[in-house]
Amino acid sequence: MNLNGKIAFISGASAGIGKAIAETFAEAGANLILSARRIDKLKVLAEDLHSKFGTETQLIELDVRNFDKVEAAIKNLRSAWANIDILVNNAGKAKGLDKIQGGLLSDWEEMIDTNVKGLLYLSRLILPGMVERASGHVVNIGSIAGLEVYPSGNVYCASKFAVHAISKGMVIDLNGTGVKVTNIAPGLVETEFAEVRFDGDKSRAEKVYQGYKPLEAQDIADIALFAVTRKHHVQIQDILVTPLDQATATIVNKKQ
Ligand code: NDP
Ligand code: 8X3
Repeated sequence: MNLNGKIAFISGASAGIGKAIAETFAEAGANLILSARRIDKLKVLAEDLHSKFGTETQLIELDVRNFDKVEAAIKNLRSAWANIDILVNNAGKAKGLDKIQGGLLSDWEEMIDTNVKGLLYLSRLILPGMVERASGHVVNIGSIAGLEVYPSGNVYCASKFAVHAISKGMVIDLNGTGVKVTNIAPGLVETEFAEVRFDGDKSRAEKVYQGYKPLEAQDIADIALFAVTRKHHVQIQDILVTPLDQATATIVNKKQ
C-alpha cells in the first residue's frame, strides 16, 4: 500500500482524523498539502513528517467556509503541487446537540458552511484537474450521522446526509472519467470532535467516549489508505465503520 510520488490534499489536517490520515499517507510515501485554520499545528505536524519520512509539505492556513480564500489557495499552488492525486474532504464538525426548535442559527450555519459548502468548494476547484488527467481519488469523510438521524442531531445529521448524497453524485457524474470516489462513514471516533461540539466542555466531551472502546483516528486513516491504494479498476464507494460496541448511532454497549 504505497503512495510514492502522489500528492494528497487533506482538509482539516491539524487534528483528529485529518491529522492521522496525513501521518498515514506520509508514511506510505505521499507528499502532502495540509490545510486547516490552526497553521501552528500544521507546522509542527509538517516538521514531524519531514523528520520521520522525508515528507514534502505545503501548508495552507485555510477556513474552508471562505470560497475566495479556497479558490486563491488552489490557484496559487506552484506547478509542482498543482496536480493533486488525492483529495481528502475531512474538515468538519458538529456544533451543539439541541432540539431543532431550540437550535442556534450560528451553529447551523457553521456546520452547513463547513461540512457541506467547504467540501463542495474544494471539490469544485480540484476535480476539473483530476478529470483532465483522467486520474484522481476523492475521499469524503461522511458519518454514521449521514445514514441515521438521531435525537438532537438534526442539522449535523442533515449536513452528513448531504455529504453522502454529494459522494454518490460524484460517483455518478465522474463515471467514465477515471476519477474514484470513496465515502467513509465512521461511528464514534475519539478526537477533538466532542469538545468542539460542546464548545470546549471537556468533561461533557469525555463522557461521549467513556464505558466502551471508541474508534481511534488511526482506524479511519488505515481505511482511507486501503481505499486509495486498490488496483486501478477497483472503486470502494462506501464504508461504514463503528466501534465493536456501537450498533447504531444511538445503540452503544456502554459499561458504566
Ligand atoms: P476534530 O475536531 O478532531 O478535527 C476537525 C478538523 O477540521 C480540524 O483539523 C479542524 O482544524 C478542521 N476544521 C474545522 N473547521 C474548519 C474550517 N472552517 N476550515 C478548515 N478546517 C476546519 O474532529 P474529527 O477529526 O473527528 O473530524 C473530522 C471529520 O470526521 C469531520 O468531518 C467529522 O464530522 C467527521 N466525523 C467524526 C466522527 C467522530 O466521532 N469524531 C465520526 C464521524 C465523522 P482547525 O480547527 O485548525 O481549522
Ligand atoms: C460523528 C458521529 O454519532 O457523534 O459524526 O454523530 S456522531
